Amino acid sequence: MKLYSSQLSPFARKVRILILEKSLQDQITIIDSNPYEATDEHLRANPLSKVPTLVAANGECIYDSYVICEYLDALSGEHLMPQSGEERLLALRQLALTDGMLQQTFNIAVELNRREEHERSMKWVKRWAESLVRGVDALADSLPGYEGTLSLPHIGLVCTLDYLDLRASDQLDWRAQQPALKAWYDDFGQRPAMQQTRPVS
Ligand SMILES: N[C@@H](CCC(=O)N[C@@H](CS)C(=O)NCC(=O)O)C(=O)O
Repeated sequence: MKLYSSQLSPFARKVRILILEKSLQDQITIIDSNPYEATDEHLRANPLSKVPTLVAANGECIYDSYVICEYLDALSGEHLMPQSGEERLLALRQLALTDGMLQQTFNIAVELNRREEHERSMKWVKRWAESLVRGVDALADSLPGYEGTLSLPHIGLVCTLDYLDLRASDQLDWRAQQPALKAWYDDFGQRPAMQQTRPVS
């Protein structure tokens, strides 16, 4: 299998952590790809020109990050995504919040770093930043749902908090806002797969 990925993409990082946690490294070649200068091969695999994109062993092309994680999770070992019932609904809700926060943070980064200054809309940046502040409170409220063994939502939460540090530290200070989140992160973020994939700009 091939995974189109980039070092700073939090969506790709979720997949890279899952690969490490499930010891799938030998089955997947990770190809560093800049989605803004994607190769023809990458574009054939994903017309949206995004990372992550997985090309499975049978040639099937799979995106986006959640679908890739579900696909890889089903390949072997203990499931990291609950398969049914209340547990699955809770996990889907947790992922909806963290993926949504990743998207809002990504939007801020694009607005501030990829647009010409005269094209930027600080009104939109403010709107996204406000939703992140509310999101941090909601994450803290949802912490009881993160007790227990590793699951896909745990991976999503670590990626989200690190991405807030990387791209939204001028907008909010999630550690000061919710010290309980910091305590969770300081513990869970120690896992080798989280450390090995931590983004460095
Ligand atoms: N919902 C997608 C989001 C993926 C995404 O937006 N990736 C960014 C990098 S962090 C990207 O490839 N952006 C390129 C673009 O939007 O043109 C997922 O979960 O995989």
